[in-house]
Amino acid sequence: MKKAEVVCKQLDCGSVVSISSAAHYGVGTGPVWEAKKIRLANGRSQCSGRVEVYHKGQWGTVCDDEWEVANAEVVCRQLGCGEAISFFGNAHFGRGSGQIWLDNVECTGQEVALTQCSHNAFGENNCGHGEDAGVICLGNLPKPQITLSPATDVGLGDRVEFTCTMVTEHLGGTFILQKNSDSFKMEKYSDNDAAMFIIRKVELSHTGSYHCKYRKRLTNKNIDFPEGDSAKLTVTMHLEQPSISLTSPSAMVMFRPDKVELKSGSSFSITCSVHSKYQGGFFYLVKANLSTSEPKPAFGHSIFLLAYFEFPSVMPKDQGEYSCIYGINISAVLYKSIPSKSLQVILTGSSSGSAITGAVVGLLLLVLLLLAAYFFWRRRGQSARAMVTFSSRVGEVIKQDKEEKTTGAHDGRDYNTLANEYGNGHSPEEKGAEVDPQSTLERNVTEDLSGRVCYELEPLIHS
Ligand SMILES: [Ca+2]
Ligand SMILES: [Ca+2]
Repeated sequence: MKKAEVVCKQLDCGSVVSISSAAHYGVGTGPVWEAKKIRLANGRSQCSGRVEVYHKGQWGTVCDDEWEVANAEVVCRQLGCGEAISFFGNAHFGRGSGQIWLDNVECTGQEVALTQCSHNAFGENNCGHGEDAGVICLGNLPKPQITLSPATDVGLGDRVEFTCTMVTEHLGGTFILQKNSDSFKMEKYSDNDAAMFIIRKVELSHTGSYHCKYRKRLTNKNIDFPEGDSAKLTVTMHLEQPSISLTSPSAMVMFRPDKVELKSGSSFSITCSVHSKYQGGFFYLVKANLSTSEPKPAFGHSIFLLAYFEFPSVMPKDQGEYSCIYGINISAVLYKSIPSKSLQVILTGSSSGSAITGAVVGLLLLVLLLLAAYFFWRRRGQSARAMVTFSSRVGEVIKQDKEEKTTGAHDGRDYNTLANEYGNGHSPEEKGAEVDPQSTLERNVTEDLSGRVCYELEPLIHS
């Protein structure tokens, strides 16, 4: 009962007075929809069936004498069932029972209720229930719905699908996709409750609002269902950010850093490139937001486009930050990408000041510094180990011998010891760890000798 009320409310058919439990359409007792003292019984839907009117506390039928389309229109309107599609006599929806309340009903079609039409007095008739009148109304027509896929905001050239759907018992009709603002229109007949419209490559002009329509052909006339709600499609240009690079032909080197130092008078060229799904277009070279070059046509593959900007001889005025912008004209509208990363060009006056020379010199300095640090560390480590060996394993004689020399002397001697170790094929690490007193003594003898040699070498190392 509650469900029936909802349906009736949606259909504007009034309140539910009664509904039979046997919901079997066509045969026997079907659902009965009634409102405003009129109802349609035994029909296939709530808006079709045998016409019955309520009078003096009971429901009775209507005789088919003079029954015609204008009468059906009044019945359908009174029930809130929209347009009348057809009218019937001869108990088309089955024989009713009880009173035959109305006979010889003649409407103009403008009346708001069937009882307002001309008719015999209530109950006065020359009919039987085999003449019961019926109508089929179109019903309260639903609106088609629209959905967009993959999104309502798409890129130029993308594929877009519009789907129009209908929830109706009147399947088998024409779906129409229409644009609100211009003549764009697509039609498709469908036996189902939906139809899909595809635009394989959207253009910018496809931007706008769209709605679906549904049209059904009934006997000899078209029934246009109410227009559906609108959905907006926005087609935009999705231009990629271009890349910038600098080529110095003389050096055969391509730079991609933020900053490039160039020798004054040398030549270079800046390459702008972009991945684009669009054909053609052009690049602008923008200098520090101050000036913009003339556009240069982009060339290359359809997905990778580029242009060169040549600088035959670098002048001081050419210094500055450069960036590339990609642009394309579509339908007389210019679309520009966002600027590329910027590339700073700096001039160096001296001939030796190129970026490569600078890098090489810097690298050499670094290597020298590392070498110096290595030897310094090595000598400090050897010195410490030698001190331990001398104090614990060797007698006072050697200690004194050591003290005779200047502080710089044992440094030199240790370095020499290290050299000896290399000569004997031992690693320097083995020395401090595994030394027996005997070999230490022996070594001290040689060390003493060679220490003098190293003493002489020492100034060389320090320099
Ligand atoms: Ca008749
Ligand atoms: Ca009659």
